[in-house]
Amino acid sequence: MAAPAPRPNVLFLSVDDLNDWIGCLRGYPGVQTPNLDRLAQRGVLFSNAHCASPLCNPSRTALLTGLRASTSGVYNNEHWWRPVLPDAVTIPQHFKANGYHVAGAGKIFHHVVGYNPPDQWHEFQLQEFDDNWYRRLDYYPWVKKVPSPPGHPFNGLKNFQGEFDWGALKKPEREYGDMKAVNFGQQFLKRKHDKPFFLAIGLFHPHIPMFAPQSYFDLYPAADVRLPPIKADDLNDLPKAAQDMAAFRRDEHERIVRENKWRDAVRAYLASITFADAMIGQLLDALDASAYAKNTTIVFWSDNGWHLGEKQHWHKSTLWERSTHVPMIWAGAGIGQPGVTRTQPVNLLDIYPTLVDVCGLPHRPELEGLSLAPLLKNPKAKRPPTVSTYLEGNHSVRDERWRYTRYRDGSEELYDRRADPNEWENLAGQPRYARLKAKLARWMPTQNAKPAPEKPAYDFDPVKHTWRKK
Ligand SMILES: [Ca+2]
Repeated sequence: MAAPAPRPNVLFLSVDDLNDWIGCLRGYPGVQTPNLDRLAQRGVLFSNAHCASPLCNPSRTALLTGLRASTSGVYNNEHWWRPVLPDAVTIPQHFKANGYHVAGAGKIFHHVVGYNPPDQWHEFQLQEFDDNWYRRLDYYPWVKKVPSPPGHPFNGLKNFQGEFDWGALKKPEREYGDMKAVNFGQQFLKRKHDKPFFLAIGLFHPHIPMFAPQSYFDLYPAADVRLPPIKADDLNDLPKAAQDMAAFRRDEHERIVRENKWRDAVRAYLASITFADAMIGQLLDALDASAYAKNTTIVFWSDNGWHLGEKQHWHKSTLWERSTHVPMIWAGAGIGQPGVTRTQPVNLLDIYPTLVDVCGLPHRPELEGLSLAPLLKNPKAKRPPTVSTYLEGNHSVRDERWRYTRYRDGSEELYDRRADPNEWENLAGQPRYARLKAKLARWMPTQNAKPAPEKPAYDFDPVKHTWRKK
């Protein structure tokens, strides 16, 4: 009998709030992401990938536990997932239980204290921030408080929402917080490992504050920056539930427009994306130069997308393409047919079962995603529609052509993305689409868990990482 094939290492790479503005996804023509494009070339790009939920904590909790928000009740950033799902076995825990050395740095779980229990990892380097002058110590107790650098806020908007700042910091590139996570990864890859490893490096860029070295801003001359396409009466055909989602933090959009900062903010997002791409490039170079270049599987993802004024909205937290569409790239050991883009709808929930298949770990029956292994093997494999959920009872279904959204109150949206890539014309009210809507609705979860208890329901010990229900 042949010896079993050695299990591949995993490089699990993430960024935060990156929508489809990368070169190979063509979300913004002219964006410079040479390293992600190179990764897509040598691996498999999923061009129709969506988050399980369009916000940091529900997206990451779903991805890392394999459970939908509608199953766990973890719908927003105020739910500590651990006391809600005490028996969940996360991706790092499953690797840990199956002979892997499990290490991480940066933002993998949501970045506030209590979301990243230390028992997830053999070794972990906590996230470092570029903006800790206004970070709350009760949220980030490991952060050393430093005074505001002169010139803050850099976007020139006095009394604007705290972390929503952007600009070039006067410090060397190597001193940016995300670079510390990159350095951890580089050092880890230089070490000799006796066991297969799972290495997670989570970058915070291009999440706000959109800070990057000046050289990245210089790549995007202000005069060349284009605003996203907008339709003046875009919101008129939306149900109230959708209008409410679009209106969240509307004042920030209004202020950005009023003070003529829109182009400036788009430029900062572009600079932050290219900085993130450069850091990813450094990690890929470190892997290529290491002893693990040939036996490591790479998966790259972003937790959710990002609006830049589309539907008069900034941030995420909506069920349109801008918030749900994310980059997902697989490459390296065990990944089939490189260079062929997969256009079938897939979900960040699919990452966990795919890693199980690629690395030969024991299957976990509770996982709600679908392994991508058949699609990796055969670029033409059929795939069912996929679902993104935001808050209780609101689901959006995506197949290769359509987006169908149904809110908790029964109101709906339907978009033909082939004809209407900006999702400007809501077709849900037209009787001729009744059968299509019914067909797509069949993929919506039937379980809609009540929202889990939020932080005030617990006494949390940040040293022991224990929770006691009040
Ligand atoms: Ca995010």
